[in-house]
Amino acid sequence: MTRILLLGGTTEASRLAHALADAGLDAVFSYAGRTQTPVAQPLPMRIGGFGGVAGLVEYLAHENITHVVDATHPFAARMSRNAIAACLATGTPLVALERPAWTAGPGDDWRSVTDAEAAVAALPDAPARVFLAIGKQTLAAFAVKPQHHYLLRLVDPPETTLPLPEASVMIARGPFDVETDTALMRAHAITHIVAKNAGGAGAAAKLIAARALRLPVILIDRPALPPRKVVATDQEVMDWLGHAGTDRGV
Ligand code: 3Y8
Ligand code: NAP
Repeated sequence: MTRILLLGGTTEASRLAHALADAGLDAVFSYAGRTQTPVAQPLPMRIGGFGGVAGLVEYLAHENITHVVDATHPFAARMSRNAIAACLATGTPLVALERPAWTAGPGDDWRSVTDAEAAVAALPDAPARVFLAIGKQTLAAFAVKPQHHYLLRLVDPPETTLPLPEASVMIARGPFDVETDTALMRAHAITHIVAKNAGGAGAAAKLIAARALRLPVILIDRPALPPRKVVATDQEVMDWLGHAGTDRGV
């Protein structure tokens, strides 16, 4: 009997949740619990970590999970690594639903960097006005360049004082649109954008706005992951669910 664990937290995961619910499949949607009020899903939800690989192994057995779909964000590397390890250990078929990385087009001024520290190094020394559209988990790295004015976009209001003396905060969940992001960057006289190469449509608006405003983007590459089966569309996931059991996906 098919029972799917959908590791969510992205626009693609939310869209797949509807496809699974519409197909009447038995599935559970999993959030880490990073945000205060995550978007509701058309599937039963579980919220919170599993307790590492061992916790996930236990969950898969206890909940009789027959398939795992990893539709987490490309930067949710620890979750993805844990899913690979737990599915290998339990022989549970695994597929990743992953959106392709963004690639620069005509008019884009992108500088690719490997991580947040490299992104900081890529910022100028002279004071600039930086749109830090990378959430809050990696903000601390930017404290080494306090001379810049930072515009932060967070999902929830910060609970602690921010590590940046010159920062203005806007609270927004996304998906975002080009008009809003263009107006936002103009209003804050932004000179540089820092972003993660998340891919997908939900966060691309700022890149299109940057192109229109001819602003440089410092783009953090997504972390490398161990090999796993990866698909890019809901249909491929539905097909895989129809045939999985032969192709274990790990
Ligand atoms: C908790 C679930 C949906 C999903 C929406 C997508 C689109 C909007 C773009 C910017 C970039 C950022 C951030 C972002 C985007 C979508 C998608 C996406 C980027 C929610 C969500 C959860 C999270 C966690 C949150 C992180 C943060 C990252 C904000 C819900 C809204 C910056 C990533 O406060 C915190 O600790 C936030 C943490 C991980 C990255 C970080 O390091 O801070 N996402 N985002 C999920 C969970 O608990 O499991 O609250 O509803 C989901 C979405 N975020 O259904 O429509 O699919 O990419 N999320 C980045 O890409 O750089 C915003 O501002 O331009
Ligand atoms: P992460 O660093 O890869 O994972 C850290 C730990 O959080 C995991 O080991 C796991 O805890 C728990 N976790 C992560 N995703 C989970 C999920 N979907 N369900 C249950 N537990 C989960 O993860 P992250 O980068 O903080 O991302 C957390 C969530 O935000 C994910 O749902 C992701 O899709 C979403 N998100 C992240 C980003 C981003 O930029 N990182 C952007 C958009 C959305 P245990 O070890 O205890 O099991």
